[in-house]
Amino acid sequence: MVKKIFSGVQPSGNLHLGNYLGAIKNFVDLQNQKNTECVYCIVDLHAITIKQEPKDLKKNIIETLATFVASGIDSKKSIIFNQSSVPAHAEGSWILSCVARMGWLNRMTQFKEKAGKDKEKASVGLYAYPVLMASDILLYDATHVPVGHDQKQHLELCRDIAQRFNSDFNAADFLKVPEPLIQKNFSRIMSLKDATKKMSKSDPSDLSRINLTDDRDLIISKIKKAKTDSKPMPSIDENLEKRPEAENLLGIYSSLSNQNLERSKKEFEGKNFSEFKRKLSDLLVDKISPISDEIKKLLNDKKYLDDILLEGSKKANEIAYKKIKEMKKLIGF
Ligand code: AQP
Repeated sequence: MVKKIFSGVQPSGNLHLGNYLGAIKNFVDLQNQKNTECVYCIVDLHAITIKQEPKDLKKNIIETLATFVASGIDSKKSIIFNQSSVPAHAEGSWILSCVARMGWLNRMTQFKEKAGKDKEKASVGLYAYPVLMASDILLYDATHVPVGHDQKQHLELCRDIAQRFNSDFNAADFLKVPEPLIQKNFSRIMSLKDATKKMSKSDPSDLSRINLTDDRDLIISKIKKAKTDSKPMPSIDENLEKRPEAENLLGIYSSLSNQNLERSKKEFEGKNFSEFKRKLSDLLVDKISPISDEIKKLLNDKKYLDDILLEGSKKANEIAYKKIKEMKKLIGF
């Protein structure tokens, strides 16, 4: 059976190490597996659920694309496009919002977190965000969706919406019910300033994250300033629950060096943090600098990047248009 993968990243700012280790690195691995077709979307319609400056949005779409390509997503193997260039996503979202129930959306924790205390001021789009995500996935008959832990609830909603549509319109198996692909290890990279919060584009402190465009000196200085506790590096059998900073930094080291946490703990057992931080900075510079150099190079060739989006949109439109047409026929339009 062919595995059909769909996933997306919001062009809402500089992509960071969390986006890379939690999503993009995995996108590249999936693309290189046999019998797998991948569709990777720059979800610009999702990004505007929170106010974006038009000129920044345009720049962020191109930078997200450059980051995809610099990290190894190959437009010859995967479809890469931006969501707003395929009208079927918004159309499907409206249809599915008439299938989804208010009660289902009211349970979504991400809306509660992102809307904060003043829900009345949140956009309707932020509330309906998971329905648009369902439309994205279902238009491509995706069988598997790589998501972070934070998106698991939205994927469950997508499964409910697909099943409800199929049953309401008497069309068994028309919308494919997708499975989540959740990375087992290091799926949540935390802030360098507060390891109880996830590393995020929208964190006001740039010191909280490693951006994929950071240069060598900036990476070294951010790791030097990363929060730690005053104890030496943990021993191999130490439980890290009460040492979130140590756990996060060791997790980043393990993920980048493709080794398990136990091995990393053994490597640094009893040493002091400054020695570990030096090694971690070296590894980060080693892995991130080639990506950031490539991003800079790609951004100087706008035509090349525009052509990738154009070609990707064409392929995506073909697939999505066909599905939405069938969907509309089932509804009675
Ligand atoms: N800290 C993280 N650790 C692991 N994975 C992460 N992802 C994001 N942050 C981390 C994963 O990256 C993919 C794309 O995310 P997104 O840009 O669409 O939205 P997000 O999850 O809301 O990312 P941010 O950085 O937190 O953006 P803002 O601040 O704009 O909301 C997803 O698969 C996500 O799980």
